[in-house]
Amino acid sequence: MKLFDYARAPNPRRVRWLMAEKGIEDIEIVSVDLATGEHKSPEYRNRIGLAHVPALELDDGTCISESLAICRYLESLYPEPNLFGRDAREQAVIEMWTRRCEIYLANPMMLAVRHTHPGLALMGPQNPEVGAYNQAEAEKMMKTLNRHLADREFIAADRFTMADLVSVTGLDFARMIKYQPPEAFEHFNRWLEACRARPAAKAGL
Ligand SMILES: N[C@@H](CCC(=O)N[C@@H](CS)C(=O)NCC(=O)O)C(=O)O
Repeated sequence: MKLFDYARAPNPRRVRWLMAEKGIEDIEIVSVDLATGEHKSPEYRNRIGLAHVPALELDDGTCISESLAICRYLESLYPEPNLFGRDAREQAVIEMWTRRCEIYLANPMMLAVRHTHPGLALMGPQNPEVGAYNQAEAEKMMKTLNRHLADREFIAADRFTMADLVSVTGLDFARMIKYQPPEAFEHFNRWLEACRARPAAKAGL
């Protein structure tokens, strides 16, 4: 298998972090240079179907993009440690939180960076108001998570799961604009530091 990756990008980092949690070392990493537009080349688009990283090419030539689809596929091949849930109830709860965290926290945080960091102007037009709106939206979800985490160690289960991983990769990307979650969110910040301290969290940074 080959993973099409770009070192500083947050969505491929989800896959790299999951691989590190599971000790997966037998996937070839192929760097696709987003800065020079390599992902927009006809060769890459035809191969993957979209000008995005990450993408996983299987040995039979099947190409899977979407970081969460790739992570779920890898979880099927390498089930331990479990990140997506062990039974129907747990899987549904983890998926619910993973989607909430992707849609309301990680994606808005990524857009806040995308629209305000000067180095990302090469990716397309920027609008600081769009950046500020998305940061404010993400902070609404941080407030919700702060309450949720008051009596929990992790977001979706009694262990680290995909919901935590997706959230932290979005927040880590925002370090590019020196973003820090509000100090008042003490439970959220405690959880964030605990996730960042995991050895596997260094993957893809
Ligand atoms: N929903 C997709 C998002 C993929 C995505 O937007 N990747 C970014 C890098 S983090 C990308 O390839 N951007 C290239 C571009 O926008 O031109 C996923 O989760 O994989």
